[in-house]
Amino acid sequence: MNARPPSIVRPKVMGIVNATPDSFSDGGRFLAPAAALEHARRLIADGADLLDVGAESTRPGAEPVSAETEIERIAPLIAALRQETDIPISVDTMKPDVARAAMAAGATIWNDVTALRHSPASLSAAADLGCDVVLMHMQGQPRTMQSEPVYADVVGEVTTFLAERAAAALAAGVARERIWLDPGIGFGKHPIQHNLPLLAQLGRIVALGFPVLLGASRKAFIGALDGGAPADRRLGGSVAAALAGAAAGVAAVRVHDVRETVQALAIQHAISQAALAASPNR
Ligand code: HH2
Repeated sequence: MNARPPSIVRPKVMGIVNATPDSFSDGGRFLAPAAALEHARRLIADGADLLDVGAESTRPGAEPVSAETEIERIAPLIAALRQETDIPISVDTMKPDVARAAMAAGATIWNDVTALRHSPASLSAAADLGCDVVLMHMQGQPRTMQSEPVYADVVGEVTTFLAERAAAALAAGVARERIWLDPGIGFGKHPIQHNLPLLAQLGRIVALGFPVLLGASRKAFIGALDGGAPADRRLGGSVAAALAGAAAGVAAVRVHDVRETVQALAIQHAISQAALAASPNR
């Protein structure tokens, strides 16, 4: 038992701010701008390193929202947040016009669940904006993606897809250091057959050499593994997934429950440091 224990780097914690009327986990409680702002302040006080603001639900079966509506929902919120905090703000949108409006309001990260495939203008818009971009894997479209996801080798296919999208972003002029990758837990994936291998082999995506964002908070696979627990009863599973992500070397976790996640990651990090200090091979 002389093996050196792994040194676990604490990932950044991205708090989710939903400005949608139909988000699956917040039930639209944060639609009103004042309430969304209040919620964002709470996440910052709880220790969020980043905020992800979204106005179009990607929940399976959710209806699409127009760019105008998205901009109305997120731009004032981002501008208000920018007045009172320096923490990086990301915008969760697939539309270049919305990303542009969000950056003008003070966001610096474009979180795109379509990995810049939604519009032919997406790749060049990301390059022009010069912002960070999160390229996420999704099979199918949000409305129908959970109907029958099929993979021969889910981890291999997701890894190859992300490498290809990173190459496409680079070719379009996005700077290497701006690119993040995300396996897209729950996006066109069977809750257990596809999400679990991805969570178990996150290291293969980390090995591509880009920062990885993991979004597993309150997702369906937790309910599937816990007797059908509803979204608001998935805190333990969400924290467990964040810890697994940290152990695999992800750079950030996207979560609803910031305080609990920050605490769990801090304790995991402290224990890993203590294990290193006690290691005979130090
Ligand atoms: N998950 C959701 C939305 N955006 N973005 C990235 N990069 N990774 C994810 O895993 C991810 C994401 C879905 O979660 P939530 O925001 O809670 O629900 P909704 O889709 O209703 O906004």
